[in-house]
Amino acid sequence: MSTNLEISLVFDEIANILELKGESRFKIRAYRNASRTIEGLTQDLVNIAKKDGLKDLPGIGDALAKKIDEIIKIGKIKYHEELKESIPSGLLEMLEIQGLGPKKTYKLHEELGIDSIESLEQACKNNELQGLFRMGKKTEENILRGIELYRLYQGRISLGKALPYAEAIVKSLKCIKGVKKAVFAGSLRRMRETIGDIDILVSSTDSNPVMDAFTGLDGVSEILARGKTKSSIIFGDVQVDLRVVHPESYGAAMQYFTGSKQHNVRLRELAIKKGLKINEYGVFRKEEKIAGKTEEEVYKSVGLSYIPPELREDRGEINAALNCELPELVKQSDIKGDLHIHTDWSDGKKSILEMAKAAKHRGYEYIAVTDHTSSMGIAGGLKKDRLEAQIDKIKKINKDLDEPNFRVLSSSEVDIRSDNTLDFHDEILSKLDIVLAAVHTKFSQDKESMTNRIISAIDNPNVDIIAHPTGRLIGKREPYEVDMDRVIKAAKKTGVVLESNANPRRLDLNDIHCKHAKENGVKIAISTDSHDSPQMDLMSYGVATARRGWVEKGDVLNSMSLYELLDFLGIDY
Ligand code: DGT
Ligand code: CA
Ligand code: CA
Repeated sequence: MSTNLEISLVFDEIANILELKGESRFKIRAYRNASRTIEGLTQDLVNIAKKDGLKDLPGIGDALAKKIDEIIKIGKIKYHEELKESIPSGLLEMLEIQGLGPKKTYKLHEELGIDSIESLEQACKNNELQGLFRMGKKTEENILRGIELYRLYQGRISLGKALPYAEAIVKSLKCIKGVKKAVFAGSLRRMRETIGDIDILVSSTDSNPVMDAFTGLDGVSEILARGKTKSSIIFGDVQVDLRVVHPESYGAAMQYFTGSKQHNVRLRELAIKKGLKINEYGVFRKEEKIAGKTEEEVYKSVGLSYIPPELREDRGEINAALNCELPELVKQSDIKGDLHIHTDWSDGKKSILEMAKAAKHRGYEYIAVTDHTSSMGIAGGLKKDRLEAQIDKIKKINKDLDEPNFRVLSSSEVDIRSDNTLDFHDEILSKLDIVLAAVHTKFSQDKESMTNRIISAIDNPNVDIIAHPTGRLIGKREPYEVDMDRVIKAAKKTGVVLESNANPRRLDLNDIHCKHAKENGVKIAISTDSHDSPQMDLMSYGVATARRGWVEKGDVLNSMSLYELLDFLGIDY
């Protein structure tokens, strides 16, 4: 049996291969859409199939429904297997390199016989790409940089990929007889932006059935080790370690395996000073075990209040806990709205009304519609006339919705051009409820120019938020050169808010910058940058990153209620 996520990844890979082979756009889109639909489902596809409901799903016709049935029944799709055989496997890996789309990749394969990252690297070094389809020295340099970055992150996967894997595994292990608790620990529980391996902890008095189930999971490609208390597998393309512990030691094991290593070292030092010993089995005074059942107990036994996992990075949390100065971290339930939302007016998938309803359904009090502006060449980027029409449309939607406690705010994700000007004049910006500004082009400017470029937007009185301030794509594109110290100071001066983009591909601001902003009294907007309604769920990644940055409710712009926010923005109601 396959999970929704596994099936959605297979469809996505089919789309990638079709694209590599230059097949019809419509066919590619059909698989890509099916992959997204499946990924966004709240029900198990297996259950939907049982009730004969596949064909009722948007974008799933007869042919795709048949393929879903096939993978549910036999764990794979023949068409997918054939497609994979029809191209060198290295081509799919090449797609992971920033700046290499499927078209370019396939052409490189056809023209130069490149079939792997290694042969691509060699060809770039030998300047073989120059002259081919308008590629030059710069392209080669960019590809080489992309390869370097890819290798840097290789072996670590993104939080957004690891978390659904871990949740699926934990869910299966919880069903096993005798299992009291199953949770994930390690860097994943601390919600680090990339994950080396997934660590799972199970509390049970009988480890054998747990190990059987774990090593027998669907999706296991290799069993690295199997023991009585400890096993390791490769699941998909990531290593998963499992520990089974006795319920009496569960808290101590959770504490130990959550890490980080440095945090544990500090904790152990503190324990030693108090004449105690901490390990994964408990806290001991001489031979006597004085704590271990719960994590709270473990921290309490060394004189500390409970430290949330996101803080356990040895960044001052132990001292803060000793002095009762731990922050009260922002929570998902504090979030009252989403201030970065795209619609079908530019490159989003859904209408303004559909996004508004999805937000209301989540219990939000507001969204800001922040479609792109025209200069970046993004599909449907709005020109002045269209933005004015959108402002009117939003007024009408608010009127029709007639909800005193929900509001669609008119906004725009205005491009900050490389000449330090914005894509819209102040005259129209001043008509918007809230303005986001962001860099989308010319990432290669030097630090001084880029910093000035962003500060010029911060200094514009119409700008409220700087979106994804460092421009990075984790594992794909490094942040542009920018002096965040200066940006934060400028934001403080004019009261501009910095976004912490919640999309797990971005997480921008990152945890450290969030902390820095908070310490300097700069507010943060945690926003999803959603291009479709299910993406609004990504908010939890942004909240986690802000928590890692010690951010509290009061530091977060979109923890304000609707009327607090309207006051903050100076909007009449
Ligand atoms: P990762 O997997 O690289 O993203 O990072 P972690 O933090 O998940 O590290 P991992 O998987 O090697 O180990 C999981 C936790 O186990 C780690 O956070 C703390 C604990 N741990 C592992 N090795 C040691 C050690 O040598 N000393 C101490 N005190 N704790 C350790
Ligand atoms: Ca780990
Ligand atoms: Ca591990």
